[in-house]
Amino acid sequence: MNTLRLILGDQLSESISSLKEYNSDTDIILMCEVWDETTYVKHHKKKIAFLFSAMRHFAQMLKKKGYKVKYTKFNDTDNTGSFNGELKRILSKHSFDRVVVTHPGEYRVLKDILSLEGELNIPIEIREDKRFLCSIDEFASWASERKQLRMEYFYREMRKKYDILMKSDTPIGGQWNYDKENRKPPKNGLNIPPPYTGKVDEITQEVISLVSDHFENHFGDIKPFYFAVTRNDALDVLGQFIEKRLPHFGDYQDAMIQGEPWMYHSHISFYLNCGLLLPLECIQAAEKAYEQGEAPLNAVEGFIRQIIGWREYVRGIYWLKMPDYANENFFEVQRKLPDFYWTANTDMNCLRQCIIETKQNSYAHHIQRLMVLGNFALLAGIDPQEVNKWFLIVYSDAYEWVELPNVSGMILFADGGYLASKPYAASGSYINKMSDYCKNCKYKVTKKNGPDACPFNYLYWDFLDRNRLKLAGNHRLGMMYKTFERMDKEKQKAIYDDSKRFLSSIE
Ligand code: FAD
Ligand code: DLZ
Ligand code: SF4
Repeated sequence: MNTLRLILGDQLSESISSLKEYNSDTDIILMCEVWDETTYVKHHKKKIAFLFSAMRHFAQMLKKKGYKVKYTKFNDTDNTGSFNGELKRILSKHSFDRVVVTHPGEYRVLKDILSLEGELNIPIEIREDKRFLCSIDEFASWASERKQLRMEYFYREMRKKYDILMKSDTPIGGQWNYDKENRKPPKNGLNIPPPYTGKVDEITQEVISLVSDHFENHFGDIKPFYFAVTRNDALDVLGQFIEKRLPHFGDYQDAMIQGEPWMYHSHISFYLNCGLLLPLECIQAAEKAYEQGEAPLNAVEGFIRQIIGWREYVRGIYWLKMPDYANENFFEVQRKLPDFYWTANTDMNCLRQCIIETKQNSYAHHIQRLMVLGNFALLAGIDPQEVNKWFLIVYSDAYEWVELPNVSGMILFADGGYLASKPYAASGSYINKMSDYCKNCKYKVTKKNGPDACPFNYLYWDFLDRNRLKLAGNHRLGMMYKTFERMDKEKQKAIYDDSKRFLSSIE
C-alpha cells in the first residue's frame, strides 16, 4: 500500500508509530516547516530555531538511514504554509493509498488534519502516540471510575504498571511520595553545575539566520543558542543531568536563586516533548542512578513523579476535556496581561528576573512558572486566554497538550478544581522563603500594606475575598478565610485599597 507518512515537528523519534511498517519501495515521509505553525501564536525565536534545527537534523538522519523523506523548508518558494496545504501539494503529485500520522499533540492540528479526509477522499490513519506511557483511552477509563481526579493516585497506578521504584507491590522506601523532603530553601555557596551548551553547526546556523530574518518581531533572544538538536546531544543532556544534577534535584526542586535559571533541574522537557528523548528511558536512567547509589531516593522519586505522574496526567486531562478546556474561566476574570510580561519592566524583582530569564532562555523552571509568573496571574485575575497564550509562546517546551492544563488547571484554577484540589495562591512570604529575589526588590516582603509593601501580600487576601463565593466551600482554604475574618475592618480596608490601587496601575 503506497503510504504517505506525515511526521510533525514534535514527533522526532525513529520509533514513532507513524513509521511502523515503513516500506522503502512505496512510502514517502513528509516533514514540513510551515508558516501556520510558527505564527498561530508568535512563538519565542529560540523555540522556532530549536524546532527547525531539530527537524532538519532528524530528516537528515532518516535520509542517511535510507528513508525517503520529502522535506519542505520554510523558505521553499512553493511552500504553502500549512500542514494541509503541504499534504495536498504532495498528494496532487504522487498517488498514495493512505496517509498515516501519529496522533498530533494538539487538538487544533488533529481537527485540521482529519478535515482533509473528506475533502481529498483519502483514508487518514491516526495512530496512537506510543511515546506516552498512558494512552488517551486508558486515562479516560481510569478517570471514568472516579468522582474526583488526583494526580497522586494516577501516579501510583503508573508506578505499579511500569514497575518503577517498586518492591513487589510496595513502593521502595515505604512511601510513594517524598515531596516533604524536597522543599529546601536556597542557600549560599551551592555549586550548581553549568547547563549543557550545544555546538552551533551549519544547520543550526542556517535556521538562526532564517529566524532572525523572518521572525524579528517575535518575543525572545535567539542568541546565544545552546539547545541540543539531535538525539545524541539530547542523550548527553540527560546523561549530564543524571550524573551532576539529579543528586540535588529533590532538595532544591522548589528553590529559586537570582542569576541561576537552571538550578538542579533536568532541562529535558524540550527534548521529551519533541521526541528526541523518550519518557521511559529518562525514568529508567534515574532509577538506575538510585539503584547504583548515585542519587538519593527523594531526588529520584521526585524526578520520576514529574514524568510518569504529572506529564502523563496533564496529557490525559487535556484529551479528556478538549475542546471545552480551552475556554474554562471559573473566576470569570478578564484583566489583560500586563505589558511587563513581555518587557520585564516591573519593580517586582521576582517577576522581573523570571521574565528576563524567560526572554533569554525560552525556559523557566517549574516553581518560577508556578509560584511567581502563574501565582501573580492568578492573584491579579488575568484572563486565562491571555495567560495561556503567553505560556504557549514563551517556552520552548510548550505545546497546548501540556501547557493548557498546567496554566488553566494548575495555576489559574480556571477549571474550578478538576486538575488540582486548590489554587496555588501564595503571598510574598513563600517567594521570600524559596528564593533570594526579595532582598533585591523595591518592595518590602515583610510589609503587608502601603505603597512599598510586597504586592503579593495584599493581592493574596484580596483574591480570596474577591472569590469568596466560589472558594469558601473548599475545605483546604477554610483556615485562610477564618484568618481573614479575624482581621480588623481597617486592615481589610487597607487590603482592598492597596489591591485596587495596584491593579489599576498595571492596566
Ligand atoms: P524538571 O523539573 O527537571 O522535571 C522533569 C520533567 O518532568 C520535565 O522535563 C517535564 O517533562 C516533566 N514535568 C515536570 N512537571 C510537569 C508538569 N507540571 N506537567 C508536565 N510535565 C511535567 N511543561 C512542559 O513541558 N511544557 C509546558 O508548556 C509547560 N508549561 C507549564 C506552565 C506552568 C504554568 C507550569 C506551572 C508548569 C508548566 N510545565 C510545562 C511543567 C514544568 O514547569 C516543566 O515541564 C519544567 O519546568 C521543564 O523543565 P525541566 O525539564 O528542567 O523539568
Ligand atoms: C511548534 C512548531 C513550530 C514552531 N513549527 C513547526 C513546523 O514548522 N512544522 C512542524 O511540523 N511542526 C512545527 N511545530 C510543532 C507543531 O506545532 C506540533 O507538531 C503541533 O502543535 C502538534 O502537536
Ligand atoms: Fe517578589 Fe514581593 Fe519579594 Fe518583591 S518583595 S521579590 S514582589 S515577593
